[in-house]
Amino acid sequence: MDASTQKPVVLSGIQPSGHLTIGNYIGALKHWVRLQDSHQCLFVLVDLHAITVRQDPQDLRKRCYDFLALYLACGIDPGKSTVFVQSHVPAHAGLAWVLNCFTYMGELSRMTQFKDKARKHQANINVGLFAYPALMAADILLYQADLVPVGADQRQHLEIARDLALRFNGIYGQVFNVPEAYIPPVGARVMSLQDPASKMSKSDDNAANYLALLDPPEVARNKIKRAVTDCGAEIAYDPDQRPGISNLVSIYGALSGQDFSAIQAAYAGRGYAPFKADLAEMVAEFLKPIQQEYGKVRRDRAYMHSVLKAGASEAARRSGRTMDKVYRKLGFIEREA
Ligand code: ATP
Ligand code: LTN
Repeated sequence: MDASTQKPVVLSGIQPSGHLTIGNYIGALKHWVRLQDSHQCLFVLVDLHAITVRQDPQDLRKRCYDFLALYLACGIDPGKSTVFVQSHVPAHAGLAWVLNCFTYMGELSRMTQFKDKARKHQANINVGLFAYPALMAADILLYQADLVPVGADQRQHLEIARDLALRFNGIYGQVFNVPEAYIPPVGARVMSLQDPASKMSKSDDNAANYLALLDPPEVARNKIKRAVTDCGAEIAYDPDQRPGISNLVSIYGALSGQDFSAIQAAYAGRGYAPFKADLAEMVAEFLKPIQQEYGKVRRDRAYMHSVLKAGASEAARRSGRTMDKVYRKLGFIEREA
């Protein structure tokens, strides 16, 4: 709970890697936008996390602006929420180090994201990639977050953040709030369009697998029309037996707000083609206003800098309080003001 507003605290982050996808929107961003009125929200561009995989510096810098502009275009309002870049607030790296000293090798080796990324980047299985969940726990615990809206793939990382909070509190007394995950009931795991057995991922090398929020509407329409569906012709939601069509039904449901049975009933006996055509249109219409707003914000560098400056200063103020307490509890000598 934030003492000044009496609202529960929300914190979430996205790595500036690849291209923001409709999976990131449906699994996370959409809920960030919704939570802004009822919660005190902090949204972080986690650039320190992004360098666990090698990044080209120019691309990374450009992508951070792209992502920020897209957050704002999707409805994140800097008047309501604190939006900032992780590397602008040194407490993130500071608390991550402390938490590294309370995290066991065994618990990190079980992380599926680490195993996946290690497999994908065999020439660069670095310590940062391994310790990634401790940095994520630092992001969350620094702000005493109550709720962390994320997609289903982040469940394991959230569990570590909770375990670390409980472990630290168990030794030093009440220091950290123990956060809850908010994983949406629909669309928490949007699947790849060409390989519905894997998660849609914004760093996928094959652009046909994801729908990017910046895909031109024509490109998005074609990606939907070419998406893999299963044998059979009925529109159904059955992720185990019919993963391809179920994925499209869940995107349809998340964008339209309709439940699966209503969608199934509307397309009963009509086959895949009309369903895909309607979904393609719905996606194109959804993207248009976001892309228009994105164009405006992305051109206004001064505005983006002002948002990040205010965000970093608010985040530094709040995280500083937690950091002082952590250092005091650990027995570090206090720095003279
Ligand atoms: P990358 O491919 O670069 O590792 P990613 O697409 O997995 O990235 P993240 O930056 O790891 O995206 O995640 C940002 C947020 O979006 C997280 O809350 C994550 O759970 C959510 N998210 C990512 N992919 C999906 C998906 N396919 N469906 C639903 N939510 C998702
Ligand atoms: N690991 C997350 C991104 C992330 C995050 C966070 C999410 C970094 N720090 C704090 C929620 C809260 C991912 O999506 N890969």
